[in-house]
Amino acid sequence: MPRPLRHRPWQLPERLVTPEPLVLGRRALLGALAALAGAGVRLADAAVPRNPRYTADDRKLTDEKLATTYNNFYEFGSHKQIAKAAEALKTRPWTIRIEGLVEKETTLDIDDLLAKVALEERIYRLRCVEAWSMVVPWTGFPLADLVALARPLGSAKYLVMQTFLDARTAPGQRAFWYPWPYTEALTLAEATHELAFLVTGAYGKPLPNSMGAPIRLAVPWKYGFKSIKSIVAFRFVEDRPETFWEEIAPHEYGFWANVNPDVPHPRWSQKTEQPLGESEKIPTKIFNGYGEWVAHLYPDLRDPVYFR
Ligand SMILES: Nc1nc2c(c(=O)[nH]1)N[C@H]1C(S)=C(S)[C@@H](COP(=O)(O)O)O[C@H]1N2
Ligand SMILES: [Mo]
Repeated sequence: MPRPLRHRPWQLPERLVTPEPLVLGRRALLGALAALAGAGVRLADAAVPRNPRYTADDRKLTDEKLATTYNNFYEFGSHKQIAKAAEALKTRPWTIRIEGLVEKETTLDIDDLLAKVALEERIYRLRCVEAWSMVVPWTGFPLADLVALARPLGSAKYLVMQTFLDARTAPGQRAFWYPWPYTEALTLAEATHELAFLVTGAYGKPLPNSMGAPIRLAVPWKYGFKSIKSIVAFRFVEDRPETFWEEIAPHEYGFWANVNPDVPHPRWSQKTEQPLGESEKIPTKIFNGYGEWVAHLYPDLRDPVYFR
């Protein structure tokens, strides 16, 4: 199978890039392209192939308007209507730190990172622990590619990801009783599993701020809170870290958080879920339907610890 096309600014249709490249440096050009993308202009999207390996199975795509305006993003408020407030977040320039147990700690501009990876589109299901779900076509690249670029040391066992911290832009971060910044973590085996996906777009467009622009995680076999938004740092560590929700309510939100209809949350039965925009609830599947892909990552499937 051919490798997906690479997302490279110099592969844009000529009419989009001339004559500016003659007068702009590469950095400025990337900035200009990012600004266009921010304005909703579809740039290299046409060159992003859909990977047919990842489909919705029997489910319909969630309506775009609904998926992009019904969100959990506590940085902008502890309710679902944060899309307008999230527009205040400046997503360019955006620097990403790669740190901890790696050959060389480094910082990376997001556009330089995107020039190093091949973007593709995947349809994934997302199941929130609050028992609603959606089906979204994400654009992005495997988290495993970032791990490979980072070159972790043999001692690294976990990957911790961190959201931006800026209480002036994100009013939710003024709520001092939350342990900001938001963090999440995976084992390295999970982080390098082919399903773990770093997302930079949705519905063929740049990722809207409400969904975690400019870069968020999608780990579709786990409850939605593991899919951290607006990431600024990837830290490789040896010991299992405590993460944002685990620190707030360890009995409600564990480290593993694999979807399981038979392990109820203290406040929500997990038996069924409400697909956004649909009238009927549907049964929830173990590992959100991805069991054949990921069950081998967990040594004892009868141990409820993996499902909280
Ligand atoms: N930084 C950050 N990431 C986050 C959250 C959050 O509040 N802050 N909410 C999580 C939860 S609970 C869910 S269900 C998903 C929701 O993603 P969506 O708004 O794109 O549907 O984002 C997750 N990632
Ligand atoms: Mo969630």
